[in-house]
Amino acid sequence: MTPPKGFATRAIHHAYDPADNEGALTPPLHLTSTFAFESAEAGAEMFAGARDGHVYSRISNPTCDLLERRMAALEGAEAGLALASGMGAITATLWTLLGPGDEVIVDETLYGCTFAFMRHGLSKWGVTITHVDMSDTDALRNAISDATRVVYFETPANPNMRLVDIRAAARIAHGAGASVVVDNTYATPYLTRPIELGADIVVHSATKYLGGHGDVVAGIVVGRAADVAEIRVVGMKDMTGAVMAPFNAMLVLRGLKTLSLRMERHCSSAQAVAEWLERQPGVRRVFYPGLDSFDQGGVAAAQMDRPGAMIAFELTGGLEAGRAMMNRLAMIERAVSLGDCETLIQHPASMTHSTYTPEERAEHGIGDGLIRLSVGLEDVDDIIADLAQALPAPRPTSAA
Ligand code: 4LM
Repeated sequence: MTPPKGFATRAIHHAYDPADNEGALTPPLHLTSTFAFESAEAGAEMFAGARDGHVYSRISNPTCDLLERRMAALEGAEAGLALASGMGAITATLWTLLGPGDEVIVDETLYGCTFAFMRHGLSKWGVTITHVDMSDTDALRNAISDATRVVYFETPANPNMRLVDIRAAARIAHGAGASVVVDNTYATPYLTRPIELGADIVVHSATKYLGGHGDVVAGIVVGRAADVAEIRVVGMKDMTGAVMAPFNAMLVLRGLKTLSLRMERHCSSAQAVAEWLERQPGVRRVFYPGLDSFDQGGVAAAQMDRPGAMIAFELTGGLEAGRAMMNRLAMIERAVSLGDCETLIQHPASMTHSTYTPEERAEHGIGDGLIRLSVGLEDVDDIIADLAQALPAPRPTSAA
């Protein structure tokens, strides 16, 4: 038996042979909305599910299909699905899995639009949303009940870097008959593979590290073939129509080819930046899984191959000092999104997490003074130099 190929090899070669496409090294872009049937009978059989093949690009498309197979191979899942955005992936998945009367238990901390979808979207349709601090496994065990259909979380969570023990959450959820859906956007399959740890479904904003170049908005779902097929037909085709454009699939396929290289550099630079930040007098706290001061180091070591490249920190001067520092930056870009080549900085309370009310942010552990940094691929010395010139100058100590 040939051993399974390594991660980087799968990211470059999986499910594509140039010999099937006139030798083209780069997979063709299938820019087509519809597909011609060889006969009326063949078309009818495809609609009936009795014959394989593409029918219409709101259901499937060969370029998206290659990305779906590649992502499934990288996550260790049976099947994948490409969607228009991370939010498309999340909404299509949860609308498929949940119905009136069901409960979804979600982490305290979620990306702002995911939180808004739960609070103002799903709840309108009779789904009960229960927030639990899932970094505390006992809290999940105590909250789960027969009504719970889905347990949903991000790890690391956007923006405060809390981790969830995926193995423990899956054991508890499965014991109650619930499915586990993990948003793996921050870690990517290069660092964490939730399916191997017991999760049922993984969702991604492929806009971030998977695409990697800040030029595409895209989403991915992976899981068991039967679950993914249902999300394709119900959540994607009929309920949201949130399909990925074939051109965007090409951009994400190109991004995947360098994912392992980029993640290595992102992670080593982030480690250096986090350690440097922690030593600065104007910095109150740094939240990064690679620091000794990170209080969930055990969970990080158990399920993350490396600590990732997202950092959250607070300045001693709080929000005002944070804003002033952001405005002094010369190279680091003030922008939402993450996982790009450029280092990006943003203020969650007034930007990505402004979908929470101030009271909700306080309840959900999203500090108003928190600043989020997505460490990019520039020379790490230049990233640190820009932060150094922007941080508040240390107050002179009076001679005793
Ligand atoms: C941001 N995030 O944080 P689309 N899941 C996670 C995310 O961080 C995001 C999405 C899903 C940010 C966007 C502005 C953990 C997005 C949603 O943006 O729909 O691809 O992903 O800065």
